[in-house]
Amino acid sequence: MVPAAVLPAAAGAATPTRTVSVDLREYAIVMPARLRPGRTTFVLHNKGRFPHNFTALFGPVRFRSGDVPPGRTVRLTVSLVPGAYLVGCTVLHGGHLAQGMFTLFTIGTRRHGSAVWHYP
Ligand SMILES: [Cu+2]
Repeated sequence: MVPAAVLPAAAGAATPTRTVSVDLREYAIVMPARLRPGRTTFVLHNKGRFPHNFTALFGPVRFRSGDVPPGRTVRLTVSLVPGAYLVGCTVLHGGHLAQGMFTLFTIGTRRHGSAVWHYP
């Protein structure tokens, strides 16, 4: 076990981890539509009566929380890069997706005529 004091500073330590609160419930994911790039901790609150999860279905970075039991809070830290992300709950082989439990968030913008996502 190495004492924390002798560990080198983590790469990107100058940019603190951001925290984004996400509510999971029947049948919606409630969160901001625009986020910033970088290390981000999603704080997932299951405010519903059933298990739910937070899974990247599309996007430049893939992540998944695993199922969050009702009434519980789980943290998921991801290094986000610019682009569009479709996130959803995959519980019941997509049963919750079919009920509309998905949302889109974006990081940065894609100017008309440009193929490149960027963040000013
Ligand atoms: Cu769900």
